Amino acid sequence: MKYVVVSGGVISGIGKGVLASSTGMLLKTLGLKVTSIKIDPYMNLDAGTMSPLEHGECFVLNDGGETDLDLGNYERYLNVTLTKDHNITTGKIYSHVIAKERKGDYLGKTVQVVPHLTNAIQDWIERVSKIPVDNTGLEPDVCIIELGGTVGDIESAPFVEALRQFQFRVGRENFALIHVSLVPVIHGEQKTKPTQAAIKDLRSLGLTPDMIACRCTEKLDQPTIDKIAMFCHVGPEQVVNVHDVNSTYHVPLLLLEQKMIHYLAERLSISKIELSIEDTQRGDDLLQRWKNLTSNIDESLETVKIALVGKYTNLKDSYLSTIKALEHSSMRCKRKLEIIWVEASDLEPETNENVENKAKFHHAWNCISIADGILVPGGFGSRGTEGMVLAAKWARENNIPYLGVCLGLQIATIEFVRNVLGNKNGTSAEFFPESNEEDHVVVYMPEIDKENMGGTMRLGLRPTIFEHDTEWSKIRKLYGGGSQVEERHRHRYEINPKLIESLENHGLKFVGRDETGQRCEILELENHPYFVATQYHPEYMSKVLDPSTPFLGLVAAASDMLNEVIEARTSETGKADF
Ligand SMILES: *[C@@H]1O[C@H](CO)[C@@H](O)[C@H](O)[C@H]1NC(C)=O
Ligand SMILES: *[C@@H]1O[C@H](CO)[C@@H](O)[C@H](O)[C@H]1NC(C)=O
Ligand SMILES: *[C@@H]1O[C@H](CO)[C@@H](O)[C@H](O)[C@H]1NC(C)=O
Ligand SMILES: *[C@@H]1O[C@H](CO)[C@@H](O)[C@H](O)[C@H]1NC(C)=O
Ligand SMILES: CC(=O)N[C@H]1CO[C@H](CO)[C@@H](O)[C@@H]1O
Repeated sequence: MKYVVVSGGVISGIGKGVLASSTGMLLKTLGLKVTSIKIDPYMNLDAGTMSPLEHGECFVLNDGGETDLDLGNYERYLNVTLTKDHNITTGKIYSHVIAKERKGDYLGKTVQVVPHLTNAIQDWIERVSKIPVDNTGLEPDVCIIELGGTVGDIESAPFVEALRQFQFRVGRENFALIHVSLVPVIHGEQKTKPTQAAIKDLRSLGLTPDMIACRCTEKLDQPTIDKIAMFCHVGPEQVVNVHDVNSTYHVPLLLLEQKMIHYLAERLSISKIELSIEDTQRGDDLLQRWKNLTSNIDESLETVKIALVGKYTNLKDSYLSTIKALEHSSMRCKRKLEIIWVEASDLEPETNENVENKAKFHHAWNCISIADGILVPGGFGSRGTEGMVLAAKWARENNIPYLGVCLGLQIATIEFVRNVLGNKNGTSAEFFPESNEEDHVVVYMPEIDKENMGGTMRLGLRPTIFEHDTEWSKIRKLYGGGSQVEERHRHRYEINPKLIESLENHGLKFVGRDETGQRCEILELENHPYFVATQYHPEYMSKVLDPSTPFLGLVAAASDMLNEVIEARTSETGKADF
């Protein structure tokens, strides 16, 4: 097993994750099987209970693990399926060590950060890196380890020490380190001092950089590269230039141009790993597909406008997977994506007539009216839901493509109950628990515990079965016409099963259900260009080269090419086109 550690210096948030996943992607193009581990130096045990306001999105894995959004990044770039063990936080490692101490595993010795905690970290990395992550079911060849935060922080110290020891445990030819640094441009001059200082810090902790990836707004000049090489005691070929490019999907090609992967392959003696012809071919094919994709981006001229009607719209990180799924889909459709952020509560007619509210109201409705497609993503709580209901009504009545995800499905159903079935009091037990029970369109799932927050949701990968008379369904055709699909869930509420019959009689069809046949998983409106909603979260499974199906459907319908995509997806030969 080869380990590539990606650490960061100077400041955080300069794209370490993108660099790490791009490096992994490039190693895959050599035909290798690549996995990844994310280390987060914070105390939280899981991301499920962390506020999206502070932390960005909570990402859900197949096994139901709720993790940091970076694992999503690896799944999307590397086309792998990770488990909840692929995330290591300080809290998890400590509780693991404490549990061992309680069991008496340390034989009453004094338990210390070094060696007990650092050993636990190393054991964990070794164990988790061997978990198969793709459909071959084989142990991966390379593991990318992203160390969160910046080297030198108090928080990351035990991890840095563990990695220092780890390079000796696994041997030099199996361990490489990429340090991501920042080169600011001040008065037109590229400054290398921060990088020099960051490398000095790194070396003082016993780690040696094999590559220094320099983030910069512009291309590094040769003298800058030479200077960094000289002062940081590396060769110029070890200094990689990662300047701003017009999309993060261009980063792998930028690294490829600089022969970064050749250096890494040599350093890690990759040539000693035996690869079959199929492996190499798969790698070449992957590279070609990636190149095609980036040229799709550069050639996209027409724009597709998607209105995202949500709640934290000023905190866009909390919708990261949703945005990525839209990006993947637009790249496939060769459209330039324009996301129009609509704060749902602004769509609600204000009782209070102040000028600022009026302006927001008009602005929000203007956004809705120019959108080619409307998306209501998942979310919790009741604020803004009336606005979302109005947006769903607009989409239904004006034949605008609509995708509802989780809460978006419940919203679409409430709207339908109110305006088609005629029960104006229809609502959700989540928004108004004290309301009349007959009016509950959305109810609490009986098997879930109401008292305890966190870890009590319907979580992870579950099958959805298509109903037998749904051959007409656009979403089913988009999925390839099979009889079932598997997607990831994260919810506590569901559509009231008592309403199924009257909803279906009026044209809102429950085309996909869970194994019991009771719980609604996918609904679709007949006689509408594209009105689809899913109880699950399809965005979590979207991959750069394999966009999520419901999202692809939305973008295709909004770009007037739904029929073309459906044709490609249901035919054997055309599948690769979309
Ligand atoms: C991604 O992996 C899945 C199985 O794990 C495979 O079926 C699919 O073809 C892969 N996609 C790409 C673009 O390689
Ligand atoms: C990439 O695009 C070229 C030209 O458009 C096409 O011939 C080729 O089949 C594509 N390759 C892959 C792997 O999709
Ligand atoms: C993106 O960058 C490439 C060169 O790296 C350029 O050819 C292309 O026109 C750019 N695309 C856009 C949309 O700016
Ligand atoms: C809605 O609720 C109000 C007040 O609770 C009630 O008067 C009215 O009859 C209800 N309407 C329907 C259609 O149930
Ligand atoms: C390695 C590790 O700490 N894995 C943890 C990831 O998060 C889940 C909870 O979401 C824990 O159960 C795992 O132990």
